[in-house]
Amino acid sequence: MNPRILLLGGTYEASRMARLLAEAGADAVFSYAGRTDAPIAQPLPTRIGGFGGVEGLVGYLQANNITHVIDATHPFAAQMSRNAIAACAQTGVRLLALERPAWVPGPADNWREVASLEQAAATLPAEALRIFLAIGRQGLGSFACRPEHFYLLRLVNAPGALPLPRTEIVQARGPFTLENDLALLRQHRIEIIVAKNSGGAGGAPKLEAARLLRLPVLMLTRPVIPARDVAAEPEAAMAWLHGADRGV
Ligand code: 3Y8
Ligand code: NAP
Repeated sequence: MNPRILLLGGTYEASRMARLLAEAGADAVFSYAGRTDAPIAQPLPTRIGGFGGVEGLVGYLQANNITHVIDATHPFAAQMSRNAIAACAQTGVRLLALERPAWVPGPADNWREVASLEQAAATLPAEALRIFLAIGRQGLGSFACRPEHFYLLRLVNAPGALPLPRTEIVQARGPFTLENDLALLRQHRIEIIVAKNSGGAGGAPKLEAARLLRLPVLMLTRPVIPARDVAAEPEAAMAWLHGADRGV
């Protein structure tokens, strides 16, 4: 029986996976949360918006005769990943996570790992700094207790009211380049970067730029997601599907 695939997207690797599935003529649907305006178009039929928790996802899988879910969401999209594990366990649908390895610091890096945004905010020194807060929009409130610092924010869409008084906003979607991120850090005289350990190529240039400029990085470690089958590259996920195709 040909697999009918739900691809949970929102990352660069998900877009690569979508291209491989489309080229293979796979029966697949791409899913965005609807977090941004006009997300990147995909070469697959695309649905946008939440499913309505585990129950909603179970209903979607059954109503659409999904046989395989590939969870290519971001490592910090932990709720979606937990829901996919639960819904696939309930329905018997096969699940594979397409998850890129975490970034690891090299000898020339100056990282301090933090377990939460609150810890990152508490870790900031007393004197006012110029900070590239490269965590997106959803977690900015954690830094409202540190209004003395200047925050450079890179956001996909223009935000509403911000919980931070001293900010400069750069609206950009990524993936980013080293040249761009070096210029950004220099132009705004950045002294420290706060980032999520997202892994992957799309968000990595800011870390390369920090290394070259010898800037410290506060690196947020990933949330823990329960055990599931994982592949690091879209090509391995395609092999998993072909194996599934033969019913192995
Ligand atoms: C909506 C889809 C592709 C996908 C590109 C990757 C790379 C560029 C790096 C910085 C850090 C950040 C943020 C980031 C990156 C890629 C990838 C990645 C980080 C889009 C996208 C969606 C989102 C959601 C958005 C979050 C935000 C996070 C910005 C599309 C562009 C900071 C995460 O305004 C908001 O509410 C934004 C929310 C979740 C984190 C946050 O909490 O605010 N991503 N990002 C997906 C959906 O609706 O399902 O709009 O086209 C996808 C990408 N973002 O195909 O090339 O693969 O990681 N995205 C982080 O990793 O730190 C930017 O500026 O250096
Ligand atoms: P999250 O906190 O794990 O999920 C919150 C809820 O959003 C989920 O329970 C689900 O709603 C819905 N959702 C999330 N991803 C979805 C998808 N791909 N398709 C349909 N519904 C989805 O998710 P998040 O961290 O807000 O991330 C949202 C999207 O942005 C994901 O596609 C993720 O890959 C992408 N992204 C996130 C980050 C990040 O830093 N978090 C970075 C880059 C890209 P229901 O419960 O109603 O089903």
